[in-house]
Amino acid sequence: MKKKIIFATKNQNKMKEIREILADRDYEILSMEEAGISLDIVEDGTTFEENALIKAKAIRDLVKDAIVLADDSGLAIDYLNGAPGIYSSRFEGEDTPYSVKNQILLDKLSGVPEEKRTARFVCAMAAAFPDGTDQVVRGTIEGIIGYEPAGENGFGYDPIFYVPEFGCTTAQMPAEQKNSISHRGKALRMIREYL
Ligand code: ITT
Repeated sequence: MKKKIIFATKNQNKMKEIREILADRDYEILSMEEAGISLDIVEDGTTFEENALIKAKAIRDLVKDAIVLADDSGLAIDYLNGAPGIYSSRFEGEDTPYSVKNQILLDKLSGVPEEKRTARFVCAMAAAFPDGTDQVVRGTIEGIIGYEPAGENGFGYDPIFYVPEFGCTTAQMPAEQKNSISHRGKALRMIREYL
């Protein structure tokens, strides 16, 4: 029988990447909507790991026979002492378009030289199992904040996240390439070992 996994996210972009990354495994993957679950989860943890576990456990409490996965992720910019970090989706308002959020970050880094523009995407991935146990792992990808947005792929802060080894932003990469090096790809491949 296929293993049933419910992914505790309301972010459709994450859901798309997760399906792509786990496509080579024979899982039945359901979004919260597909599982008929609607719940507003208060993410009041102080770390990515705490928030990922809060989401996974909150949904596990509502289902019986499925593994629940949840991702808490964000962009940490060294020059801004790790901001927006765990507040990445709430930064400058949840409903503010990313074109605006990205421009605000570029403005904050105006005049900052390349060597001080270092940043990383972080993804904590939590699994909550029906027997009450859980696991959490962390994947990261290092990069620098570009000088202007570039690229149409991906989502969120991808247009300003430049990966020097590839000479482009994560928004300029085809999906398979981003998934093969991304924080989310790494975290999912790690958590897969526990499923
Ligand atoms: P759920 O809590 O429902 O999963 P969310 O979007 O609120 O959805 P998070 O709290 O984990 O999720 O916030 C993650 C934010 O970090 C996301 O909204 C983006 O702004 C940013 N982010 C995470 N991964 C990213 C990626 O691969 N590319 C660009 N931005 C990313």
